[in-house]
Amino acid sequence: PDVCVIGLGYIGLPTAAVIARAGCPVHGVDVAQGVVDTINRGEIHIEEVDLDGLVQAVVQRGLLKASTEVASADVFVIAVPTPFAKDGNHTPDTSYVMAAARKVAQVLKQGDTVILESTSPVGTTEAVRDSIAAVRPDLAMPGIAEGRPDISIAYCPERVLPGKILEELTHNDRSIGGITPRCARKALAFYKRFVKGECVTTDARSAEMTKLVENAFRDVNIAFANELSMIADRQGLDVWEVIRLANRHPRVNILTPGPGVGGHCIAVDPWFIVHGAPEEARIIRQARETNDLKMHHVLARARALAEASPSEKIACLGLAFKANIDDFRESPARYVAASLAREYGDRVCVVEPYAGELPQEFAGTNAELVDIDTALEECGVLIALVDHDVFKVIPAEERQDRIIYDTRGIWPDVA
Ligand code: SAJ
Repeated sequence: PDVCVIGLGYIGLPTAAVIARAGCPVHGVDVAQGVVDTINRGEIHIEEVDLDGLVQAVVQRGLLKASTEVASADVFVIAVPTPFAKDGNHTPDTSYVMAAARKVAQVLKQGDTVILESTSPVGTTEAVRDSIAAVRPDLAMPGIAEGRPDISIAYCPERVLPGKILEELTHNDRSIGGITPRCARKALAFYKRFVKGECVTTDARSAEMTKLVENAFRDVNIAFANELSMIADRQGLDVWEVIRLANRHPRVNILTPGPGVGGHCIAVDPWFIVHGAPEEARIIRQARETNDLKMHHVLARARALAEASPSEKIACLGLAFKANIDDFRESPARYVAASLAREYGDRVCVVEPYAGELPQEFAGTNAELVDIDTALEECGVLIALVDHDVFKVIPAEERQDRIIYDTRGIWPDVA
């Protein structure tokens, strides 16, 4: 089939490339002309392992072309962002999804399939169907029309991990949620072309909730670990030792505390559940608040160390939202380092091997981006904020006689 992928970001572009690799001609759509031009040159605008080579190959073979306009196709995949509305209440903003649906509606023909991949609150896929129906009253819609509908509509969330997107796009199992069972079967046939993992069919609302639940589950579990770390700080305990011991229980598996939860999924999606069921979603809401609180707890502890040693320079190790990636968006490490930079200026050195320069909020702070050797030579206070491999391998001798705050548990000899 001819495929049109709307939204060429962290999910849309790798998805478009993998579908093209499977031999389907893909028309990619993005609102940003710069993104479109980059892709048409066979280049990429995001960082992801092996994506550059794949995009170059499928563009060269003529299987992937990008433009700013939706074009006629047999299958449409919508992968646009679903951010929060700007009301400060963590309300999901599905306006990009609905705008994409209306664009798709204009070119739909009988027999086409529309698939939503964007993380969305429960009910969004039905809302997509309704907004298509409003533009195209001539088409029979699934779940509304009697008999065989003209269009199939399904919700199929991705569950790929940044840094392993291409591998996980192919090998992860997928939930395929149809508005009707027939819609699910149509979408299933499509995903079978490029997914090696198992594809499990369900209804659209269950698939929407499944995606949110997966990330909320992880958030709740990280919150448990982060709460433990704050309890341990109050009681003067080594949280790493407690977790190591507790995890020897055959049915206990506590995750790793850190400076808070970053990224654009786990810190966002649980709020979509809370928004849909505010009375009931208590643990899920509390987990979000606990993980945010942890970031402020880390900042307060780091500040106390800085105040206690006013003549020492402070090294902040890491800006990324997690280990071994160059993604600094929504990163608690970045927030903590930038806050320290604003308060302590040229006493602050930032080490981030994945950054060429400091992000804009460091402008005017006099903090410096340095390499790890410089930081070890100059700084008496080390604050480990990201568990990059390059930090883990710093031997104990090179860290000795420093004041150390290891927020990630990367150095087993440090409590
Ligand atoms: N983190 C901890 N402690 C841990 C694990 C993670 O502090 O023990 C922190 C990380 O440092 C990071 C944040 O949590 O700041 C999230 O990292 P992550 O590796 O857990 O997840 P993401 O955001 O990179 O990707 C998640 C994945 N979801 C799950 O594992 C349930 C991924 O499979 C999803 O596809 C992705 O969200 C998404 O797009 O929704």
